[in-house]
Amino acid sequence: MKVAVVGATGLVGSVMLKVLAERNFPVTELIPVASAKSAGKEVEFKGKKYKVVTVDDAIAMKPDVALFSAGGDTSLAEAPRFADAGVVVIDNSSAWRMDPTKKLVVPEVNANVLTVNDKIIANPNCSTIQMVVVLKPLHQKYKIKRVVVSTYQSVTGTGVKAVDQLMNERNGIEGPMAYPYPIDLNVIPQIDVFQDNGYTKEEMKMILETQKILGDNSIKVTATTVRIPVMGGHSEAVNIEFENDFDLAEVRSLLEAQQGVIVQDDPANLVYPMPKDAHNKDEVFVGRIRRDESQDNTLNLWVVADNLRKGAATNAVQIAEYLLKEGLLPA
Ligand code: 2RA
Repeated sequence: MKVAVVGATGLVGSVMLKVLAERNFPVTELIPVASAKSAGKEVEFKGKKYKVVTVDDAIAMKPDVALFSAGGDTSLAEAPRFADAGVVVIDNSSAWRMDPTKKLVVPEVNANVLTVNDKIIANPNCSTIQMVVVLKPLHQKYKIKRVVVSTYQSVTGTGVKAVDQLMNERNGIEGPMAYPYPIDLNVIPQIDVFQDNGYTKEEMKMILETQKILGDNSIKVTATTVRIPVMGGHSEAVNIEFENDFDLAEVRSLLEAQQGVIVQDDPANLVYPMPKDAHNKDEVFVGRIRRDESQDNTLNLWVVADNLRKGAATNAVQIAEYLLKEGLLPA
């Protein structure tokens, strides 16, 4: 496979390169792509250095697959150009996610929606991905009525500028601000821009993308998304109300059986998921599994994942792996 990584010099792009190498995706030729400003820079892949090229050069090199993580505007402008040239695009931006003609895919949840005709495939938002992997088996068994989620999101979800802001503040250095407020020793209850309904765009992504991926618009979701001074991953407190009652032991076995999920739940020994442990891992970790005693048929969970991995790069590579395995890539 000739694989282009568009946005190869960014935080997610560099994790995409790592994940492609670690999972031994059959890359015969790597084409790292970035803006004209970064063209000529070098990136490393499996111990070899590769020169970063522009979008135009990359299209001329005719890759089989392009993994995009270069922001919504670049995706809107460039993904169709790749697709027209016969390249299958897996796009990590929000540009195509809610387009009814595009599939929004988390392989463990809904890979079955993919067909050979999908030329631009959307990778969901990081905070949505880790939640739906956990919701899937529970929805199948007990039918979800409503989800109330509060997130605790890593600065890596914003990008390099935010990581630098946190580190500069921690070291007492003045520098450019990614956020409107200090992030170290603080918590910012705003991720992305506010919408007319008072929710942020990140919150609306969690609501709408969850329904689209689970293929059920009757699931009600409400979200509060919050940035915290953490690096390793996103955490979520998820409250789920089901149509039907559940058995806690059965919930635990369903989650243990779910592909891509690791249950870390042993309160007696202080075992629960934390971003410092989820960092650099590809799985979604779930713990604090308990009944919500304030309401019938309702469950509380704590869900943690590395947002740059399962929340972005790993999920995109898993989509490519699925396409390859199922023969859905152009020959
Ligand atoms: C975040 N939603 O801000 C993101 C990145 N995709 O954490």
